[in-house]
Amino acid sequence: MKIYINGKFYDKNDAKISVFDHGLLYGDGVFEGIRSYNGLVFKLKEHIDRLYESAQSIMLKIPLSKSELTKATIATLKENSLLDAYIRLVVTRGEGDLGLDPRKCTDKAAIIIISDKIALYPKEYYKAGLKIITVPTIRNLPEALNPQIKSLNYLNNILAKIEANNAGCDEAIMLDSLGYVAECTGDNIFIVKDRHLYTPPQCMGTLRGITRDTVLEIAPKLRLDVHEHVITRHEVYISDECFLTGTAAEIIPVAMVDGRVIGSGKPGKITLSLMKKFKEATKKDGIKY
Ligand code: PXG
Repeated sequence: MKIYINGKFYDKNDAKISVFDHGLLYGDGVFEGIRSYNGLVFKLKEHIDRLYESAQSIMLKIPLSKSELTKATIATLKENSLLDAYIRLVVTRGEGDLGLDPRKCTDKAAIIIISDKIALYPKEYYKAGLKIITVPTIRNLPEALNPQIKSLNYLNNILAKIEANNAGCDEAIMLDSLGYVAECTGDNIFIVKDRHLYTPPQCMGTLRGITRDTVLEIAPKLRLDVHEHVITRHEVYISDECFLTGTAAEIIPVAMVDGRVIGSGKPGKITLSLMKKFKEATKKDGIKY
């Protein structure tokens, strides 16, 4: 595997950055997770745009233009001869000293591109549905570290993941500070009730996921009414169907939430139709390499 770091390719074992990099010392940096399907990078522009928005928000200057970074991403995919890949773009604040002052980071930001495979959840859950629970750790407040920033500091979500894992689950529902459903640790959440599709709005503690946006684009084609609306746990429990969306997870059905069986306890018809339409979208909506 070849990893891109600041303009050069390195073998996996030689791909290293400094222990003084503020991405490591403080989680000071931003990232994106992107997928390619059969030689097409899905929603690459949207991912690159979101990376630059995250960087803008934390005042991190990415030393490449958007088109240069797009070219570097494609070059990394070609270098690895991968047609179906998971691509991680990581931009750190770069090397500094042991203080957190970013002005001491004299070196320019480190850009790392890794392309590999990813399987977030075991395959069988795509057929059987996931069992998830609501965890005590709430999603970051937008006034603190806004969930729209895909920063290298994912401890908030990692804590939620640990709580889910401790309860024997692979995924967690995180609530916002008002107690409404925000999202999961690396996925957005949707419910279906009477052919209406609901997902939490992005304003509280919910990342505006690119897979989420894709589902919102596809849903009207299935004649579903779409609502970006606050959701309570009760509404999840009484929903007909529930599923999660994310670049790594794609669309995954949920069978049980906090011990309540959702709908029939099997992936619902609408979830399955959306999964099919999503798969079709990945075959045509992408940048070729
Ligand atoms: N919410 C959060 C908190 C995320 O981190 C999503 C929703 C889905 O967004 P997209 O744009 O991917 O549809 C994410 C994305 C991982 C992993 O290893 C998670 C993400 C990305 C890459 C890897 O769990 N999160």
